[in-house]
Amino acid sequence: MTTSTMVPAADEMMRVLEEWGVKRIYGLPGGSLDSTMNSIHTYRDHIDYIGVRHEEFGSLAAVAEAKITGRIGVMLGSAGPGAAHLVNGLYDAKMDNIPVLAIVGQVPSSRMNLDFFQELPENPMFADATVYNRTIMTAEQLPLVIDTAIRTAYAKRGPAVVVLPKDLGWEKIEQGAYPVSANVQSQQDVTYNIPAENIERALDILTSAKRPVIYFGQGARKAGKELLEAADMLGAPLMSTYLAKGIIAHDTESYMISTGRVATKPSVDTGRSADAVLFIGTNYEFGEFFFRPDATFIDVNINPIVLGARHAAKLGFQADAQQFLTALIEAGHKRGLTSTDTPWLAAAKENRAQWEAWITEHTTDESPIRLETVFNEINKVTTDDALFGIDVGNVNIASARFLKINPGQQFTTSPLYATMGYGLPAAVAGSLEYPQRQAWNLAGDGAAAMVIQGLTTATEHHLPIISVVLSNESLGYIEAEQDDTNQPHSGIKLSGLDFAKIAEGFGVAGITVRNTDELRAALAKAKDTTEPILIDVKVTNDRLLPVEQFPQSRDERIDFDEFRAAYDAEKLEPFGEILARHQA
Ligand SMILES: Cc1ncc(C[n+]2csc(CCOP(=O)(O)OP(=O)(O)O)c2C)c(N)n1
Ligand SMILES: [Mg+2]
Repeated sequence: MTTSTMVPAADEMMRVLEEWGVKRIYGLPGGSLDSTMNSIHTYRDHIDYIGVRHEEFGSLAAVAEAKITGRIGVMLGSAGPGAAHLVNGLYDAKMDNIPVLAIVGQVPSSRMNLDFFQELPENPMFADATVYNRTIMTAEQLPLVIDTAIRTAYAKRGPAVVVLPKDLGWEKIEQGAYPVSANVQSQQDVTYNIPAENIERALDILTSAKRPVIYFGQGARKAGKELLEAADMLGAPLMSTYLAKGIIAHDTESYMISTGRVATKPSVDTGRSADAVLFIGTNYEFGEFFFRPDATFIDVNINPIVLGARHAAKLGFQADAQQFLTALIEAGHKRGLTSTDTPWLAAAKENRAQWEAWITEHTTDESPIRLETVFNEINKVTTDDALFGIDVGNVNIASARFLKINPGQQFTTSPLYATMGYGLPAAVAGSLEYPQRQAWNLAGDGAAAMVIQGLTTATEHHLPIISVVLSNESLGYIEAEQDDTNQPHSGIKLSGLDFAKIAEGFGVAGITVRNTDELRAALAKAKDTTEPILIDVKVTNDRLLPVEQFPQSRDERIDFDEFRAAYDAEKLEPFGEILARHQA
């Protein structure tokens, strides 16, 4: 007869996490987490505990870890206020379909429902954000519920919450007696049935179009090679979501980058002029605004819920992007299609080249420093496998345009939920996961101030994170919106902070940069750093060109000359003129 060993139920929770491959838990203790913290200590050689100074930082780091690795991220919050601080990260995960688990403390079960100190019914607070959201009722079910929560988070691609009354975590249960489903779950490659006759129809549409484009999203992550091949075969310029930047090389001549507001001019122009769009691996939420209503859409997505959701589509494929493109390319080759060069493609390429030349011209040595210059210098020192945590604000527009993200590098941001304060936790998560890779946190001064206490975690773990704060003393992204709605500036002015000095207080090397020489020197020091470093770049608050307002022809704006002059953009032509030159 085998004797059973009895252990605290929270130990068994940790065993389940370990079996699912969880590497670390981000959190900050509270009384309601006592039993959990006890077991975290017991399991300290198996799962790392990453202490944070604000639970929201931990929640965003857990979400970022899952975005970077594909593996479930785990966070902690204590009953009441600690739990409430997790909400922002959970919503970011919800909107990006990211599997995460929040273990939430609760008062002892005998005290629940009596309006006890810090007690609140946690589940209602998390109901909208989660795909699984339950409270433990008995100690024995704790490992089973954690297993179910993780399985559900993966299957439904979203956040799971498990609320644990603290006494139940201490109660002894039999060790190893509860099955874990981790081993039977594996990411299997699914083969989609792609009807050959529909591939022929797709080819008919794309080859008979005068101005076809391929617009791809993150779903095409594995398909960089096929995207280039299909684009070449069809004579179609490539455009992508901002998030899909990096799937193909930044400098690809036929790649227009992203459209919208976080966008480039050539991409906005190309989208507005396209008459056929291969919309692949994307659920781009502004699809109806930045493409012509009468453009013929072919929508390819593995998720039928979003298929056809963003623009009227003529043809839809529930398929993996790479498998679809492979089928399209094979069918094209059978028709004898190899490489197509059209006036349309030439016009798009010229537009991109004109845009890049204009950016280069604005990469100056002026002070205060221009964003073009900041990113040009960053591009010179980034490594081939660099990780970028990009915050929310003007930094997204600048990163879309100027940051050369290439295959091998990885960036994450908070795209749909768009919470400020994402950059630093993402850099922390990236650096913990990949200590040998360069990890960047790129943030505005408003966003940086929101999560600056997170530098503590970087210092404590000796993470060589390079934080670049773009100090324009403004909530710049919102200042631009107030300008666009002709209202007075209201609440957007920020007082200048000495971020370098603040960093020093956190044990992080801080450097203030006011001109290009100082910037180069700071980045030279940062690029090989083995400890966290923060560079506070005092940048100009001049607005970046709102490319979405640039007209396709001069007569679309009566103030065309003033508009162009305001952004020093006289060298940029309306795309209509470039198209006309190419007779495209
Ligand atoms: C948590 C949160 N609060 C408010 C906003 C709205 N918002 C979006 S961008 C932005 C301004 C960001 O300012 P800053 O970080 O200084 O960057 P800048 O645009 O000035 O470069 C604000 C307030 C948000 N996205 N997230
Ligand atoms: Mg700012």
